Amino acid sequence: MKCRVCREPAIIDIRRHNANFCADHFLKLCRDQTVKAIEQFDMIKPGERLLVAVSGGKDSLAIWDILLDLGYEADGLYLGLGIGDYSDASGACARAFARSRGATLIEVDLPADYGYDIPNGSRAAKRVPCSACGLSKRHLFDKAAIDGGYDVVVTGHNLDDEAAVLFGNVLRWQTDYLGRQLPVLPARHGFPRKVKPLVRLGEREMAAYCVVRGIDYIVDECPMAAGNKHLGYKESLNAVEATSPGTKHDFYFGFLARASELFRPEAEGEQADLQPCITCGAPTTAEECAFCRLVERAGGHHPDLETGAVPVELSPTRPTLARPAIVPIPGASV
Ligand code: Q46
Ligand code: ZN
Ligand code: ZN
Repeated sequence: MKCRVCREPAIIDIRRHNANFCADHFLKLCRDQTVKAIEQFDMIKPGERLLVAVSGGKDSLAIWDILLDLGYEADGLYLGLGIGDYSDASGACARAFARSRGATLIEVDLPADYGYDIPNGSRAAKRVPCSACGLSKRHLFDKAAIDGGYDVVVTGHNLDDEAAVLFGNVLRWQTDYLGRQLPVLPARHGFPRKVKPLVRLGEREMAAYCVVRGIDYIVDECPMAAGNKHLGYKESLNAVEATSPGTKHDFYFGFLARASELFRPEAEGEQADLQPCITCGAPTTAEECAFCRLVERAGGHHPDLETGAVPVELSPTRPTLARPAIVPIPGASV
């Protein structure tokens, strides 16, 4: 097995490219594909400040690493979910990476800051854990980006993730979700722009990227993921991909090129009804946003509202929110 570029021994084969790569050219491929996605979908403009949603897993650490190497000003945000050993280990990976790169990591901890964790909070709120978790993440990433003056929230969703979500949405014809499944969601209605620069790279490639770069990431799946439909969709697509390499890519990018536009009006219609949440000021279609309702039902609290912190008016739609604390990483430049 030889590298397609330099003919030296290869370390990885990528069947959908019908090619093998040595370590150096594999890293170059990952960076090039990231740049291509950023340019193709106009994700980031020069000089913008990025906030990377960091879970401690391979994808989020890899995209943070790639963006730093590409010269972007990219800080990380780690959200402690209170999922036992899994959260302890994933937080340790995120902190170790930030320290090794001299990068800034912002930390928000659900149990310490908001008074609930995902296992107990989701039970109390009668939501499945991943639904409570996803809702908490979306709200708190948006909030940290707006409060911290970041231009873009970056997530580590890769091609496998996006193809699996698309598969699930198509199987149930969730047309409202299909209208929003884009690699870039523009900033509007008080939400920051959100981008997914890893959409041209697969899960296996991101694991290999971390191994080659010596990045220590949490390998274990989240214990709450058991029975998650998303994993089943990934397995199904993997079976198809094994016999027909490139199917996931064609499925996802074919959707973006030929179908996603058709579902856009429905998704945009929903956004037109947004108004500020009466409790936290975040944009919502209801009187109170889903996050605030979750916090109440989970028996938690809002740190900013309870401590009487002086509101920081960074967004007209979020009058009551204060900046998140920036946790200094020892030895890191802030
Ligand atoms: S962390 Fe959260 Fe995932 Fe765990 S509880 Fe589900 S959504 S599986 S990416
Ligand atoms: Zn090579
Ligand atoms: Zn709210």
